Amino acid sequence: MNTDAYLRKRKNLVDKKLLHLYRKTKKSQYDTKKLEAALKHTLQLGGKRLRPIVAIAAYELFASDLDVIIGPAIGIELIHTGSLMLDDLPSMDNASYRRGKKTNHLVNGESITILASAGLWVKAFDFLSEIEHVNINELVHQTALFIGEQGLILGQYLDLFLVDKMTTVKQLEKSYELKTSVLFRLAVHYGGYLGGASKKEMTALDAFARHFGVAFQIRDDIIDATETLEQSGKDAHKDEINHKVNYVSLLGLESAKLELAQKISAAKKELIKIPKDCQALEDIANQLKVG
Ligand code: GRG
Repeated sequence: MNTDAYLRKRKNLVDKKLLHLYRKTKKSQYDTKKLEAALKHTLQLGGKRLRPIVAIAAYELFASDLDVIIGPAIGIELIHTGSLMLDDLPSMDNASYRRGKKTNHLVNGESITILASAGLWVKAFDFLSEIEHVNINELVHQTALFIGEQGLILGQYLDLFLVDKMTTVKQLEKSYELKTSVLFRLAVHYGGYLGGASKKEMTALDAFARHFGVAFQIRDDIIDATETLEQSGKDAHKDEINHKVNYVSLLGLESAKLELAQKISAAKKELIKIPKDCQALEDIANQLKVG
């Protein structure tokens, strides 16, 4: 199968599951229409679904029963989407557009968006609880570690309060690992653990995801600086407007592109250490390239 077809098939699987997620099955005694609307809004606008796809591709290096990985993979998309809903709030990035449409808080209000965001991360843990046959303690622990105050939450804290004091690529890279690589690391962790990767393979997957996440964030910086709202589906030049330091503002566009190419190549080098057919993950990494 070529990679485009592979990715489309996995994305369709994820989209299908997400579409059914908040379908009402029984009538509530309360009028919860507003909460339901906020839970669905950002989730059902689409998105590339890259984190669940990476989780599935990592899993498929070692195993083939997709029923095992789909729940945890969906869970990562819920955490990711919930984090975007928070990031878009006026007190954070103050964004008006996400995935081509008005942001959740502009449609449903701030307080409901915060509640819905929390609802999505909690649902992710519910998906983990459905896993059978393996000890899920490890996965619950890793999830809390990657998204907690030493992971995603710390990354966002740095982004909001400390990024402007960063003057070196090394500092910025570390903060990107926290705000962006962590969810890709969680994705390959789910895939590797549930698929049955060896310790060595897990280490290589983790390093792949670390580099991949930084590359992904540099690409996001480049998109922010160069694309319009119509092209990217989100507010353009947001970092410039918010006076935020990023790879483009620190290094200039051309050097940021070089850093991106280096990170993609570092990510792919890790895959060589895994004695499996890593074509899908390699192609996913190649798709981060910009002209
Ligand atoms: C959820 C516990 C918890 C905390 C949230 C707000 C926050 C803490 C973190 C936000 C971190 C953040 C916004 C990182 C940016 C990552 C990024 C480049 C997002 C864009 O991802 P895409 O391009 O978006 O994959 P789509 O829409 O395709 O899913």
